[in-house]
Amino acid sequence: MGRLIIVSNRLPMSLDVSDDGSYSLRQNVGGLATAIGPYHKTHKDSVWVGWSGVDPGQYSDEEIDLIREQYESRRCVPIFLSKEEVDGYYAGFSNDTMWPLLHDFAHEANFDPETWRVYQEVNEHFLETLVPLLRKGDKVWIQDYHLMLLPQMLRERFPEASIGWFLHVPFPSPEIFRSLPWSREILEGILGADLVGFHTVDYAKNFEGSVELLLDKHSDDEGRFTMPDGHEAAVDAFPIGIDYNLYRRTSRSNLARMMRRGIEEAAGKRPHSRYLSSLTAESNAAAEASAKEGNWWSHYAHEELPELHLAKSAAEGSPKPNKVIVSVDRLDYTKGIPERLRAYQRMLEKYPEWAGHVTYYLLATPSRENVDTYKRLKEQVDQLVGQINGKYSLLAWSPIHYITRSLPIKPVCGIYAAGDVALVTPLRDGMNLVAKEYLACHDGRDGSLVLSDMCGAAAELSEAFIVNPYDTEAVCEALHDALETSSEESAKRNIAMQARLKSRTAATWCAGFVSALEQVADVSSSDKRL
Ligand code: ADQ
Repeated sequence: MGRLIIVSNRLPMSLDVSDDGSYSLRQNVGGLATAIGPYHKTHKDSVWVGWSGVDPGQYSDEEIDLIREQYESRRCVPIFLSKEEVDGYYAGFSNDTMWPLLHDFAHEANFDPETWRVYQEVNEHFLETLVPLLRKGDKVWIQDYHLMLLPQMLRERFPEASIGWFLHVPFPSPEIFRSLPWSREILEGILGADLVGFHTVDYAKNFEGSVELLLDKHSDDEGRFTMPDGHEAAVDAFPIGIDYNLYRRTSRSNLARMMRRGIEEAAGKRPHSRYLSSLTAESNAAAEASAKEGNWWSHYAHEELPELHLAKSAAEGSPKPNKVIVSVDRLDYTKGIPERLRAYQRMLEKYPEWAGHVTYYLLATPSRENVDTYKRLKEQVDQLVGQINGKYSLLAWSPIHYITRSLPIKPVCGIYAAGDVALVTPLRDGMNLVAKEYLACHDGRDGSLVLSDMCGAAAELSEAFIVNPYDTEAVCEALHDALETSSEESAKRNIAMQARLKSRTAATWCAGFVSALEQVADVSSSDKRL
């Protein structure tokens, strides 16, 4: 059995430089690091190759050697990219061309020959790092849209290599994909692999359709393309899972419990904190006192400032139980955050009885801030949150708690656990791990998932409240229904989904892809090794 060489844009660890100038490595969070990280840790001969995130222009040669040693001690091989390379390959072609195109946002895609040139160069840079590393019998598993040319580049150098490539995001329809001026080169690049993997059968079909349309090649009954050099490329679906027990366990940690408790208090699900009750008591007392005294503003206070009444009714118990809605995203236009906010606003407008009784915890951490589209999105979300809070806030209640900091896993699990409803409504998403993590944090409990039908997870989580994220009215209604669902009903829906998530984990996904790669590489050539 050969080693597994994992190749991804970023390594699973980032460099920390402490005040005394010493270096250490910090484990990255996120889907890829969590899914493949445990395999890398337990398979002592596996090697992970990727960009270090370190700008070599900022360090001396000796310092770069020390950084390299740190990584190598964890079986990671760092690639150092200059600022120009990062701008062209990562911020440019990967994030500003391929990301929008693959998510059906062709109108946002920037087709720039200069970033395409740098993208090709950086894929070659990865190739040159891999060449001296590879040994006979190794399997190479390349990740994602940053490295779509690498499989064929590697195939040309090592015709007998076993190469897998997996896409973590959707693959669009052939009609959208063909708008890319370099679509043929990209398809040929990917088809250098023995095994091409996607999250869903639909994405795999879109890829096959694009190959047929643009390369005039047809797959056999088993979904294999025979390439001019004789090697076969198989195409299949491998839906990624989560480390279910990790999320379940973490949601029960002390920090997550504290977070959940804090949110429940702030949302009025538990006895109000001192601040909130004193505010409520003070406002009601002031209104009553002034009414007794016949002050001119007492009428105004009672009749026209509904917050005073609501504060009172919340304190005394009201017809609506208090509820919490949660969402956790990178601030990305594919995640549908403005659309979701409009649906929430619509619900507050259509069902005013929720005012004062439902609080939306919106965790949306800015990402890719050097790309203009992302800057504009941040402004749009800031504005919408301000507008909704401004319009609907009462004296002691705001409809949205907006958090833009990046939080570690424990507080994130606390947020999930506090959510009576999770609102997961991407406009397009390869899989979406957040929906799965939310359900793991509600193991053995109620909690309702409102889920977009535009993400890979919808195929597996059919018991959720499935919605079209573009349909404001439908999301508003699903949200209302989810908030109204009985504990028994939501627990029943969850059990079926949780059972699936428990059996299809990140570890089984990883092992499944690696074993499929071994099989297809064997079939493709009975003695196919470096
Ligand atoms: P992402 O687009 O990053 O991943 P997602 O699948 O939701 O999207 O995974 C995000 C991960 O980061 C989750 O583990 C989540 O807990 C965490 N996260 C997100 N926002 C956070 C925040 N604000 N603070 C802290 N943690 C946060 C890509 C594809 C997905 C695919 C994965 C895995 O876009 O479709 O599911 O890869 O293949």
